Amino acid sequence: MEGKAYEEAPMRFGMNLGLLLDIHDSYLENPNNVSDEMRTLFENLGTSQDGSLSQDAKQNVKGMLRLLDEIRLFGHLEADIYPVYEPEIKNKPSLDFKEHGISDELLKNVPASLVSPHLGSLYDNASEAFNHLYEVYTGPIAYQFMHINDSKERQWLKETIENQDEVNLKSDEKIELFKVLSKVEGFEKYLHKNFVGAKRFSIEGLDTMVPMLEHLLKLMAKENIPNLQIGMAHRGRLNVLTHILEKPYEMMLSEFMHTDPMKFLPEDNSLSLTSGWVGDVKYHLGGSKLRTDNGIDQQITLANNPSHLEVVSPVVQGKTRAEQEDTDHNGLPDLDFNRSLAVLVHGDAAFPAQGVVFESLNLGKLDGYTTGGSIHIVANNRVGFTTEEFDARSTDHASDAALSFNLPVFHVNADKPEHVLRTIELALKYRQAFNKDAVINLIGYRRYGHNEMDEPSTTNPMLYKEVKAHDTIEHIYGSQLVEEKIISKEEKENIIEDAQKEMRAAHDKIDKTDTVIKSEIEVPEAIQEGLKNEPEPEITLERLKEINDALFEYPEDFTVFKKLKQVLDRRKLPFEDDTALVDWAHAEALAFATINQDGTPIRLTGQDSQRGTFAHRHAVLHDSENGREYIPLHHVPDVKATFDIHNSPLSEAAVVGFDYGYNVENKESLVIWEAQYGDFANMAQVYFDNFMSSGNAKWGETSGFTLFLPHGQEGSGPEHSSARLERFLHLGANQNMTVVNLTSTANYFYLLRRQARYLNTDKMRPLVIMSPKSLLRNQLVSNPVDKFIGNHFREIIVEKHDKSKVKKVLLAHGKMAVDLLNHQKDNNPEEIALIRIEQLYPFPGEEIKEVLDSIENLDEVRFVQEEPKNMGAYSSVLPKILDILPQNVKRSYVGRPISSSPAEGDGETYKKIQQNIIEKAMKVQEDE
Ligand SMILES: Cc1ncc(C[n+]2csc(CCOP(=O)(O)OP(=O)(O)O)c2C)c(N)n1
Repeated sequence: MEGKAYEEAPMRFGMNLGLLLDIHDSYLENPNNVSDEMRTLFENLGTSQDGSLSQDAKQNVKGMLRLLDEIRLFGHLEADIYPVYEPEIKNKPSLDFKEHGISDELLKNVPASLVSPHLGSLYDNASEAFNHLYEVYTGPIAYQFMHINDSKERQWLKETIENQDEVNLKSDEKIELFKVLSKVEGFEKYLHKNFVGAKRFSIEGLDTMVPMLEHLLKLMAKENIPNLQIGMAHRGRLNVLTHILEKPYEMMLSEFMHTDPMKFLPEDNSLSLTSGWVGDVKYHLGGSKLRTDNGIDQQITLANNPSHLEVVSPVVQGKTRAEQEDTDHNGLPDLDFNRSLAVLVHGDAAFPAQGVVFESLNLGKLDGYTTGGSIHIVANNRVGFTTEEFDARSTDHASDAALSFNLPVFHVNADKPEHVLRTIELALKYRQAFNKDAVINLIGYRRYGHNEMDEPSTTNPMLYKEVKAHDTIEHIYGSQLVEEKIISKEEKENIIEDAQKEMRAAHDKIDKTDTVIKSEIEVPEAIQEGLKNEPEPEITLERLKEINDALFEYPEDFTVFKKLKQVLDRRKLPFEDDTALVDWAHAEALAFATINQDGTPIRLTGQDSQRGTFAHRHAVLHDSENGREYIPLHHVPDVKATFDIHNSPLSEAAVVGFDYGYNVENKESLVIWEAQYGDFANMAQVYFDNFMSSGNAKWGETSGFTLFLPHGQEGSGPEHSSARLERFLHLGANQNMTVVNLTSTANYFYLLRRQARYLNTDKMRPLVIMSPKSLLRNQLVSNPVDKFIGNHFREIIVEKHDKSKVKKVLLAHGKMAVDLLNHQKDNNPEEIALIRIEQLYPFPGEEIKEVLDSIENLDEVRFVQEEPKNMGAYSSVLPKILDILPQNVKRSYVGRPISSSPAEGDGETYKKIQQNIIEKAMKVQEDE
């Protein structure tokens, strides 16, 4: 093995020494057997008397190979990447020649190509090549990529990194960069002086992040990438909004002054800023800007962001994926990674410590979630609030979590603006070459306390001794340009002063008296209006039959697993026999097909969702002979939109965030996330609280995001029984979402259709379905085909009753209602009527009231639920029931007592308790 092949051999030194000894054997046979470089090496190494390599020579070779590895592997531990407060890293490997037993003299006599073939043409000898590598790997940019398993990627990174020109911009580029930095710093300085103590989460110390993003836009334009999706937390956000999204200074200053910022919105419509009726603090607001200054149209979006650190990352990944997909045809979406790029900015304390980071990184290469690589920037100011690195993480670098995903990490000193630009170039190049994430650890400091009111010297005295003595970036870089004679000292000062003048001029335009402080907050009318349940004449028997025929006909060369085929074949029966029923999954498939035919794309993800946790869906069939996949919904006639379904990784938070983000960006798509069991959905609680339910009120952020959360007491214990219905109902306000617990497959069909119909309209809202488990196959829930025709969604279902005889009305939902129904089948006291409440929020009070009012002899309304009294729907709907309760009618609760656990652990105990509830609910006479 010689030359390039030798170079590409595994890097571990032992292997390479072995190879070298082999090559030496060939050399001994005949010096012409080996390459020129190897011959030169062997001539210089020295041999023993028997002709073999001397111990000294072996030591030199070993040392050389090891040092070569170690410079690449561990250079980052010695690199000049800390503007202040260099950390003490214990027991670092030495990168010194002498300690590796190498003589510099030998290296001078050995060709550079032996260090690395690509260095052969650049350097005269190995000594020079080693010095070059040392400078490359321990300079203001440091690299970690030797952990990457893929040899091609490693080789690409090695060659790209080691062959880069020296970092040195042209004079005009330097001046431009200095001007940007002066604006970045000037903006913060102006706010600091004029709005003393106001929270702004200054970028100072990491100012170079802004020119880095600016540079990225230029690079993206060269690659023809028209869309940038940014996710970032509080730190530096105002600066990114003003300088990257070009939100005018006037707007930003207006927000500090509580005057109307919208007056200063650019008239060319290039900037859009949504806002909810409740609003949010300025450093959480996002926006979207169309920029044209890089030669192509570039839409830049900064995602709205709650305080909860890191949770926005998967949301932005989902938004990016939505931008990359075409969904207006039958089949799977077309995906083009060049249509959008995600940049995710992380805090150095949050990145290693928040689990959602790991979950989101894990999405990077998955079919259903990849965006062809995000660029991560760890905005590393060395401290989180008051917590320093030694209390914040167990790793040397804040970015180390990325190593486990085989991602390269580029560390860069934030005080070296030109190197910072170089880093983003490399990150984008890598992303474009391998469609994987790249991570930049931008290392700087934080000029002030966590917010600008805090005095950091009280908690972090040693760090802040250094920070306070450290020059700001405009002076560091400005002075560099003066020294390089690119600008004069006076020009430097003028540029710095101009930034202040620009801010002053903007400030002067604002009328202080134009206040927007309100004493009351009004909810927009469009929001308050409910969804309509209109008949759907376009759903005909012929249409459903045609769909059904297509769903259950398979290609001749496709073998469906025998037992499954028998199950699926039963789904033909309802169209042949009036007594056969459409079960849950069948109703869902019919709904999906009609929704696709109407032109609405569908994306459904969740753990094992293709088959369905309860083996009910079977949306993707696997040929039992060869494993080939077949998606019946792709074979329905007249479909105009995609049907995409993925088994998700075993996460809840990141995947919910992702699909929520996907839906925010692609509002036309019916986007569904299904929990394995509803119980696990609380792993994603932050997305329900901070995005789904409140996003519209805070930010004007809307979606029709739909959740399927298997829910119901069935004796499976505390963790397989409850999707925490109560939490969704408590979040329900201002018509922010729809929450249902259904008991009819036709109703499920119409609900999905209603949800799809309202997508991308003012009335679009998230939908939470407490989906069934045992009810999936329950005959009482299944409906005949005629129930699916010309009907609509029903918020309540009232069982047949004789008004003149009824005395008691039971209100129940979901599985409890079905259990009552089941009991009624065999034992139907005429004094009792059952109302199944299908939609729990918005509460259908009017419809229920109408029924109650129509029963003359009504003496009691019983609310029956299977969840403990402090859970389920009871506490949310009680006030609403009281509102509609006819006079002199008693109200009672029948169900489990309050409990700190959602369900009993023993299955048999469950049955007993459930039976007691049913019997109690069905009692005509109260117990004495
Ligand atoms: C999930 C979560 N926990 C706690 C907080 C409170 N908090 C706000 S900022 C901050 C420190 C963040 O440090 P880092 O990630 O390094 O970002 P920096 O503020 O230094 O830029 C903390 C703990 C939060 N916002 N979110």
